[in-house]
Amino acid sequence: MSVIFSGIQPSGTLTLGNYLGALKHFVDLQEDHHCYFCIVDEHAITMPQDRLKLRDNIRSLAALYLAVGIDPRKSTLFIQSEVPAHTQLGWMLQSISYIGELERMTQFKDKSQGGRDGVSSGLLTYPPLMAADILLYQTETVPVGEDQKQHLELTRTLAERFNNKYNNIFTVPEVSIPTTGARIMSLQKPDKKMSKSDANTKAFISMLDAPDTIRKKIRSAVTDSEGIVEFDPDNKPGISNLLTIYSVCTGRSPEELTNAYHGQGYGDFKADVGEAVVEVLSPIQEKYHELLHSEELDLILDEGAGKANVSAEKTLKKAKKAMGLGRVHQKRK
Ligand code: ATP
Ligand code: LTN
Repeated sequence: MSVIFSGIQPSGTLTLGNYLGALKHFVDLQEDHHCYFCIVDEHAITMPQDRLKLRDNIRSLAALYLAVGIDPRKSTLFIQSEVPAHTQLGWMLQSISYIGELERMTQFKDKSQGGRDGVSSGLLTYPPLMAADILLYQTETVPVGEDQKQHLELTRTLAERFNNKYNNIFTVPEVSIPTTGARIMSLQKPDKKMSKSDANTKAFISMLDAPDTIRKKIRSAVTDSEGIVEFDPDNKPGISNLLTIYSVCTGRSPEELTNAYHGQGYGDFKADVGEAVVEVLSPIQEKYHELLHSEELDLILDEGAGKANVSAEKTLKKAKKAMGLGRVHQKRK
């Protein structure tokens, strides 16, 4: 069975974009792969976080992973900061990363737009920590949304650099990006990706939004004045985004949907997209509320951290030895 690893930041309540681009696919993968799913809290602190909110977001994300169908008997679910090997290997990989290649990362450029002072240096050194997350488990495939492709390329570069320079320790991972739904766009600015940290809450659908809020947000999604339901991301980004959402939620192809709404304007179309999203999210929300304050959730995370620590420590030990860190014990004479 091949090894899969993916991580999500507990930096707010997950959006429909996170679900359609990432989480939804994790559930299918666990059937025939050895999966690790991580709550990457050490990545979240590269942006300012309120400590109590961060705590809540970590627990909430764990409950969401389980509510969508991650099964702890099949997958290892754990919190990054409960497995110290991540930051240890992260530091080692940081020392073989070049400032130039880190500064070229789009996520760093986007999130550090406010200037250099007051921007955490962790935002710059984020990719070697992400590479450590992945490489510690000898991961073969990393399922992510489109925005993470560049980070994955750097992870491959760092793995190869380490393997060539020191010893062949790491599996070089492949990225897996879904064919539809890999980049769900903002409902208010459809040329930007839907992001849970968007200041405008109308721009995203949270996985925990009430049904009426979901319907309202879809109804007020920015589209165009043509009144033709057509899939054309360059010229009609708003309508194309709603078509993608509708298609991934129902399994119907964008072509089939375009034909079904031919000559009908946007009113009915938007109402039906809203219903499709409500139908997908409602059962998830129900399970989420059952799990959130349960002791079961803590037991699952304890067990996950235990299993992850065992695998991660094995790789860390090899990597430290390869780099010449620490010492070799002398045999007694
Ligand atoms: P933020 O929006 O706070 O910067 P994020 O949502 O981009 O965070 P994560 O929560 O860590 O970051 O992302 C988790 C997974 O969801 C990743 O695989 C990412 O590629 C995917 N993802 C994030 N946003 C979208 C989107 N709009 N469409 C599709 N997939 C997405
Ligand atoms: N960088 C990712 C989150 C992330 C991740 C990972 C994803 C951290 N470590 C390892 C896959 C594998 C993001 O911002 N979405």
